[in-house]
Amino acid sequence: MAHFAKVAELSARHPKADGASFEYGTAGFRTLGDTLESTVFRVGLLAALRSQSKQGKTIGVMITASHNPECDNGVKLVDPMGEMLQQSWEAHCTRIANAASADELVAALAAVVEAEGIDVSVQARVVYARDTRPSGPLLQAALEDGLAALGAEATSYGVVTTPQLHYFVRCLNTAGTPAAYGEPTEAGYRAKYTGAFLRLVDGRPLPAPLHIDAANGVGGPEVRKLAAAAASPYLRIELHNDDTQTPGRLNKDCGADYVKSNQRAPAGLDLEPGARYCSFDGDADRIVYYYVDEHRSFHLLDGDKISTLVATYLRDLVAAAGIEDLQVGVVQTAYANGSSTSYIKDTLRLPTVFAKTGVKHLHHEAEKMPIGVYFEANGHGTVLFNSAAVDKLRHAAPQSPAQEDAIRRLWALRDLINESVGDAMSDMLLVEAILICKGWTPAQWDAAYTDLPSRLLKVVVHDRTQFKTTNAEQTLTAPPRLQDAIDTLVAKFPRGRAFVRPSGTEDAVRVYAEAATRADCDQLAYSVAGTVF
Ligand code: 16G
Ligand code: ZN
Repeated sequence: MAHFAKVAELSARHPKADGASFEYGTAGFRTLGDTLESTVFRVGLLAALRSQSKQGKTIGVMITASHNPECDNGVKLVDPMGEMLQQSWEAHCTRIANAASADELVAALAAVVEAEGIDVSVQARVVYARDTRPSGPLLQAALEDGLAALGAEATSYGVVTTPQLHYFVRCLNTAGTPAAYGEPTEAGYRAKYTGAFLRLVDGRPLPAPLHIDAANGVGGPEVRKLAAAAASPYLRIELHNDDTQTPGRLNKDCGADYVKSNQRAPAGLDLEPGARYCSFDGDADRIVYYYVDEHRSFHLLDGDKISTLVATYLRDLVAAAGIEDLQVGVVQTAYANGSSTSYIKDTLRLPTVFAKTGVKHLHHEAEKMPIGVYFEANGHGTVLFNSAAVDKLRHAAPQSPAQEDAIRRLWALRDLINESVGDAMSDMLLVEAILICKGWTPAQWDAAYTDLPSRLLKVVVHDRTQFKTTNAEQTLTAPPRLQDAIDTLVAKFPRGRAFVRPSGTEDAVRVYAEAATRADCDQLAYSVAGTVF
């Protein structure tokens, strides 16, 4: 195919190592940064084809390995509304990344064109960005070659957070339509979110400063610029772990994943009672909050706590606005603490559903709800308003100043939320706005329910593909009889719950357990892990 004439030539600059194999998984391609060059080149080709398959809409490419070690890197595609790549294309990505020669690569590209009925005369448009990893510039150059090979119109956003790139993609594809999302620039991003934040908090008592652990990643400089753009005493930040220059520091003993996994403060922060803390991950699409009480005991406010805070606030605002039949629902994964699920069902009386791990699964479930709040326990999440909900807001007829105020606040909340993907900065502003409006300390927020003790273990197995699950990954269907063994163990512990699932990002299986006491929880976790070997 003439369209692929330059592919072989440019591909020769980014050869694939013999025998290397790649898989487009939950988080795109992710592995050691210095083994990814051929893959990122090919993602450039794929992004161009994806854009052509969408009649020239802009597709995003983000080069990042998020919370993983600095030596790792990764790459993923962003679809036109700023959402994760449509799942049916993941197999195309994997096949193209694994083509062994230039001839095979061209044949694989032609097969995608054929399968998807792509008109290759359409002008492809792609925007891209990367995080602060040292392998980023080289991979970016490989991406640019891939885009050039197919003549894509390509624009770099430089070093930005993953959710910022998702935002730009959505803005570019909705410009001039009724769904216009904002200015596709960094300044536009900051103006949109800080503007909505300030509309919500205006006139409330000022909060104490917020301490932010930026994981020594791109979130550091970006949140500093966000606070400067807000230029308001409502957003006073103290930045920690914001060194993006010294090699080896990214995500090292800090960041949202470290804090959530270890249930302790990151390096470099000495927690003081009464202060409020949060951690971003390396590409700033996750956030967790925490604080210490007067005995200096550590308390984590994870994705479940954020989700219940936000769902409660939205539910109360909808009621105060007097809007009927506008249901707020919550999407969780199996990792959600059992106490949070009971709290949502029994106290908040809101519908809750479980989705498989990975943002795309939660996002799709949330899209089915009028107002869908979704968070993974690890701190990745956002809120979606579907078109029926937006219509209801638009046609709401307030009967009192209080109802009018509630409707105004619902609009401001919608503007404050990055609907394309979970976003540490937008989620931070959301949490801050709610805490300011309620006049709450982290301890008051935390008081809604008490987490059950939980334990997450990683078990390296011979072949993780033997582990198959159903029921949003809560039940194993293979290997045979393993689920029965787990059920027998779980039944021994009050409020016990456990599940085993294959990781989507590592060659291992994960074991999660919770129970009424720490001792029971640990015993359950280790005995379930024992059945997996
Ligand atoms: C990826 C997912 C994250 C999920 C994690 C689970 C996205 C953008 N990221 O990092 O949401 O929690 O995978 O990893 O979807 P695991 O399958 O190895 O447990
Ligand atoms: Zn991340």
